[in-house]
Amino acid sequence: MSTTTSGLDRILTLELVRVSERAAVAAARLRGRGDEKAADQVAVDAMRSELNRLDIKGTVVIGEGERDEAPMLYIGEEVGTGEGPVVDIALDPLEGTTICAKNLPNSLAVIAIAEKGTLLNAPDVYMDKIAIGPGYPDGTINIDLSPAENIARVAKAKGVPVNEVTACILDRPRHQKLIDEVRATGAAIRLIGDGDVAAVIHTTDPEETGIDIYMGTGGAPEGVLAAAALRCTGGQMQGRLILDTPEKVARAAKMGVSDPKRIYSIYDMASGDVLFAATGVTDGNMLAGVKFTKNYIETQTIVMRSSSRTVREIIARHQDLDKF
Ligand code: VTB
Ligand code: MG
Ligand code: MG
Repeated sequence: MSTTTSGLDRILTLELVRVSERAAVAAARLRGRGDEKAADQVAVDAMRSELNRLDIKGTVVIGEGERDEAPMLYIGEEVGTGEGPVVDIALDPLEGTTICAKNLPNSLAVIAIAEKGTLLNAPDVYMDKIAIGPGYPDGTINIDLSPAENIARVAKAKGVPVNEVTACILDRPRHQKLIDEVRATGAAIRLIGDGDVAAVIHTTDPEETGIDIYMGTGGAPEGVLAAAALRCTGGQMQGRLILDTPEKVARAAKMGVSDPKRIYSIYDMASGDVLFAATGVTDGNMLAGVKFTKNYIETQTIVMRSSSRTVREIIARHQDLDKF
């Protein structure tokens, strides 16, 4: 019997868990060591070797960078056994390398698989992003409105006063104006050091995470990964590439971006059936980090699929310790 109901073979959903688990365990061994590069490198190696065992004919479209700067999991790299569905891959083996190196909350190993040609091929530039979780009327947020207006609309749609809304923003000097504007509304801000893929996912479960809306600029590749995740849970997101130099405009054009000011909806960033998995590396608001015990290693992974909107959380105990 075929396991395909629409789009991607659903069996891949569970296969994907192994890939993000493996990367997370590798990175977690280097948590809190102050060495971002080393933690990133082991996560990349681990994710790549596990990914290459999957029966897919995959191409990395959101990865570790261009071929010249990233030796592995670079954009354009072919991954998988080559036997199986033709798919595009977006990944970040360690999203939040600094968080991991400092052993702070919410670093993740992240991967998405999508139908061929359905993910935005985003250049590695900044993207202005705004995102909310499911349950809001369409059009509640709009990247062209002021931060105050967006906060007010979220509060109204949620049925709470503005001072009960919490926005999550990356703690960066470039966000000072945004932070001031949001604070002037009376809303609360959670300032994070890194990790805006996690932050966008956190908007999908405000009761658990305390985050209602994500705002601000972060990596464009992370924007596509976040959009893939939101496609699976419901939620709204818009992004706009920040192409503020002729060099960036040219780089984006080479990747097919003809309108540098275009606003991308969540469907523009991830249009087809998509599967998404994230495993916690450090403890976080939604996912626990990897636990090492004498007899097993425990991981927690969220894995989801857009066509059914099934969201699974998988706690795994790995007892074949020599394999990790
Ligand atoms: C974000 C965040 C990442 O980069 O995209 C951010 O998700 C943006 O870049 O975890 P700056 O650090 O230059 O502000 C990270 O923090 C690191 O990749
Ligand atoms: Mg990375
Ligand atoms: Mg990253």
